[in-house]
Amino acid sequence: MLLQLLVLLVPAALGEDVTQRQLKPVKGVPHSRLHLYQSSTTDTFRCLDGSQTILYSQLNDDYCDCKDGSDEPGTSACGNAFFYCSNVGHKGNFIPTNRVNDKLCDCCDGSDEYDSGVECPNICDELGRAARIEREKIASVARKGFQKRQELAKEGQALRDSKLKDVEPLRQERANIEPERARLETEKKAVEEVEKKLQDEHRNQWEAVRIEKKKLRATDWFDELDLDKSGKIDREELRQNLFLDNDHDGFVSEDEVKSYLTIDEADFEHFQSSMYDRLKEARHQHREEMKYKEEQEKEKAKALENAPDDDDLLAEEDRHEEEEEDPEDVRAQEDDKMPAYPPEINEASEKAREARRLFDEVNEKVQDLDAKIREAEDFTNSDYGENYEWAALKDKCFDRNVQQYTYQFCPFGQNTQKDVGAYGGTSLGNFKNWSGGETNKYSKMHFGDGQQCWNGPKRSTDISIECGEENELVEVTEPAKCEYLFTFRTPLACTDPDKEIVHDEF
Ligand code: MAN
Repeated sequence: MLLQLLVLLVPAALGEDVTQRQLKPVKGVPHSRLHLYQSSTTDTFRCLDGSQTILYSQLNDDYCDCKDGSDEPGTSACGNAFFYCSNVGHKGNFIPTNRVNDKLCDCCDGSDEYDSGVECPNICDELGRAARIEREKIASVARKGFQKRQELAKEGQALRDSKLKDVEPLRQERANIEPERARLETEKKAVEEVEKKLQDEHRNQWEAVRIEKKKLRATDWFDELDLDKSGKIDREELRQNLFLDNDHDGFVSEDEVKSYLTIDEADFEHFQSSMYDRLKEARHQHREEMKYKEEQEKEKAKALENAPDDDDLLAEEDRHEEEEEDPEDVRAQEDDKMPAYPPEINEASEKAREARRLFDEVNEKVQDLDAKIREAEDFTNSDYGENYEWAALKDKCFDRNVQQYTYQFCPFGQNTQKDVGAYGGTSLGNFKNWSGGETNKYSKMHFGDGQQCWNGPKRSTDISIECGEENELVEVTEPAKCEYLFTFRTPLACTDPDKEIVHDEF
């Protein structure tokens, strides 16, 4: 507010040439603005906002006449203007006129309390000295930082030049290799096709044989199951097969065969298409169960350490009989095994393998070149500052521990938050853009699209960049849930302090 008002009041008058006139001092007005208060020939003063004209003698008469308070810069009568303390030895300063003679010392030279009875000591020399020391310290950091920044800019430019220089030969090399890569790819595809065709033929031939063999096995089993040789299997016949005794009561019930034979009786076609596989599975299942039971019993017997009696021996024998591999299963396993490829297919496979190897070799080279070209292009297309000095921070990261977390700032990569000592962590966003605005673009960075916050936005980080002698992450806060603010100091943000102009007075 104070600044806004000053900006509004000051520029209008700056153009006027007042140096020739002898300027009379006016309380509360700096020298640079005195010309606005000099009496005209008519002995009147026009309020600075032009709202009215008053007698010159009404200036600083402790009575407010002008709406903008411009007639009372040295008293508190208006309260809405500004009193200038010259603060010789330190920095001139404006204070609101409502603080004039309010019994509180605002100006370091004590000039604001000229009529309140309060004695304000002049401490401007002391403050000025301290301020100068502080300014010198800051300037010294800036000077050293600026020096480093110039060196980094040289490095950055050299890096960019080398990337630019390297990229052309890489493109050239890639262009030279490409025809060879394309030729090897065509060749590879051709031999792979031959290999596949031969393998498919082999597989199809075997598949036809396999189906035929399966049919034969089904025929044999059908004949076995068809006890009355009627050419059909009915439920009674099925019930003679103990492996269908699901509830293990030693007897196959009507219900136990019902799901296998859903019609009255099955001819071979029906048996083959709807029953064979399921019956085979049921028989296999049954055998597995028997094996398991037997093992359990053996363990039990071992535990008791009793010699088996006759009954046990008998039972053992039965089981041994049952334990023998089901010949049907053995046949099926053999029939389902595809015969090895003949030599001509193996030769085709060998050719395809070799063609693949040759292609992969060249293709890897191309991919490697592409990655290098992409990296160089990314580098030259990225914004590393006017002189490429920020490139010095590419691929670097800076840590800071705050409470239970280690925060990591990776300038052109990804920021993270992790428990101290832990591996990995939570993404606080990837570098998106410089966000310092038009006047100081490189003073801020924005990182977005981090890990989703529970019940909140995706995590993001804003980086405030300050001048410092070394690169250092100096502060981390979380002003809003999952929105982080890092303060980073770096020589790259230092400007030449000897070129900066210090404005002490308007
Ligand atoms: C984690 C951290 C915090 C964040 C919460 C939000 O605990 O990432 O910084 O505020 O999640 O749930």
